[in-house]
Amino acid sequence: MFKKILIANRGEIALRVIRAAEELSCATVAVYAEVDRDAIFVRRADEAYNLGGGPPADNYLNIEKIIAVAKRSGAEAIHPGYGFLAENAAFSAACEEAGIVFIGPPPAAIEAMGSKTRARELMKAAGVPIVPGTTEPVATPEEALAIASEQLGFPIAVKAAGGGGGKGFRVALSEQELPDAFAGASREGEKFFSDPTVYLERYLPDPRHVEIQVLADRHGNVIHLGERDCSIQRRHQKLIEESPAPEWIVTPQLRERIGAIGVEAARAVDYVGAGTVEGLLQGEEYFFLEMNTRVQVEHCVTEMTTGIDIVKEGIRAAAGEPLSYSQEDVVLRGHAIECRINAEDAAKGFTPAPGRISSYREPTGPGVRVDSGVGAGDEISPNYDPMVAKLIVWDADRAQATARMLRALREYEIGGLTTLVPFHRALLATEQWAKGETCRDLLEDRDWLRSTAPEQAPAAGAQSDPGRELIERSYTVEVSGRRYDVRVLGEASEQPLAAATGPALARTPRPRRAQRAQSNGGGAGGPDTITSPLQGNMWKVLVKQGDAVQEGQLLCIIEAMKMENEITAHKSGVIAQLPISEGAPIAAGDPIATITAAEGADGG
Ligand code: MV4
Repeated sequence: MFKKILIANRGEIALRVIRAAEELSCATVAVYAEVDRDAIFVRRADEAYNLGGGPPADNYLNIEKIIAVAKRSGAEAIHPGYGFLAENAAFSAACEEAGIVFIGPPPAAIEAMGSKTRARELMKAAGVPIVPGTTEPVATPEEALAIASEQLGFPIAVKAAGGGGGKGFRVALSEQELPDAFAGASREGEKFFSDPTVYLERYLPDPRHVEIQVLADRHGNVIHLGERDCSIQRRHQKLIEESPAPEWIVTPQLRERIGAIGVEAARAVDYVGAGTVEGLLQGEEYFFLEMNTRVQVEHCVTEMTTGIDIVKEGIRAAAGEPLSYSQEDVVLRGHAIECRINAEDAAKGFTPAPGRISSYREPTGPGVRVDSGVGAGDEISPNYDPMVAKLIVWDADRAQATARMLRALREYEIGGLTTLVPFHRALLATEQWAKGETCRDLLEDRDWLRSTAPEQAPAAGAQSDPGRELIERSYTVEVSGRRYDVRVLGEASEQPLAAATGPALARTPRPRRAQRAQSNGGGAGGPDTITSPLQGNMWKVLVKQGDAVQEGQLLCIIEAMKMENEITAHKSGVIAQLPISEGAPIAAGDPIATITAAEGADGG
């Protein structure tokens, strides 16, 4: 085993790796950006090195600096966590060159899976089922049209070869839509991955996102730890994950079959460490989608149902040790659910809601696990992933795990910040969740420019019960193109998810709430001005100066940390100023739009 490892990451995953290392009696080295100087993971590591300030390129993504620190500190290996350098083949290769072990697969495996066309070709050759479509890039819209109409049919998915996780993914319902879908996917591929190459897949109408956790060592052993169902996503960001999939979706026989597919996929690229084979399940048919060559955010649910520490196994494998488990040792027990607790405002199209945590108390008790890297007084920076924590629960079955999650969500106290806690409470209480329903028609992918301001439920009837101070709120929430009608009983004082939902609710009298980090109340631009909650690049501007807009209407999309962040109007009125342009960088606090009251506009 290694004596010392460096963790090239931040936040909860850095802490998660530190914990695993400690249990393996392995010393830890943290590296951090200036803004993270007081972060928990920095304090918890045995040693910590400041990589300096600036954008991630200057610190968490800076291969040279990180390798220099590894050498100086005497770390024998580097764990990349997820995001940042985790799937960077050049980094894996640079580690190898510097004589440092990369805790993850060899560069060739990262590279093979990084190109989605290459991966499809390899999987096809290995007998792994892929979604019907092309394994070669499709050069022109005309060629795409010919393949779609002659071989695959409509609807058809156009995907960027450099993509993954839904970036550069467009759907064309008909021939007419194909040119736009082709151009959109290609443009996005170029923008995010510097690769305009696209390929085609038959569009599956109602799949579930089911992925297989695999573990591989350097001795040719590959096992799977069952599946995770991650079908609750929004704009390809997973929000809730569970393991196993609902029992009426994945039977033990199906699990065995898709597990073997995961193992085959990993074998085909000589995988080492912890990895995930993502796929689509359409009825009983399973299709390879892509492989994530790293530990994933949602690995925890699998740890809960298998009792296997995935991060420790990954470190052991990198150190050359054989896996601690054979396939027969892997026994799934009970059901685990994970909710991602993001600093986001679900009612405003999941806009980032960065800020400082004023008070903080994590849920505890039987079957509850919280993986977080923050505490009271910490700031959720607009410059990083908005995930505050992951709340994971385990119980004997799905229904009980749901009840336990609802209990844990009620216990969770995060003061001073708008988070997805109310969203999760609302969603997990729906009948749709209980039935395991997900995305029926993925409207979001073709109408991605449309405002996601949810269609309004009848205005919130504030039926307060004076005795218990409870009021019922009803509203609609859209996840992955599927609408959930939600009614919640909550305390009157509670920050309701519905408080900022669009126009209909705006008409009902409600306490005025500060536009957290979005409008600079009283600042230079005045309360009419909405400001950027984060730093990034202006990706799409959907309104013009002079346009009349409704509260909640989509104004623009800011790309930051490879995520599309939708900025919606904080009130109804007319766009008086719009000092933004597509492609331009934008900083947190920069004005986006000034909206002034207009006659006839719904002023709320
Ligand atoms: C698809 C698809 C339908 N047909 N591919 C890609 C990235 C991942 N976030 C989901 N992706 C999808 N790829 C084909 N050929 C539908 C999705 C999809 C999805 C699938 C299952 C559950 C939820 C989903 C939400 C959005 C998109």
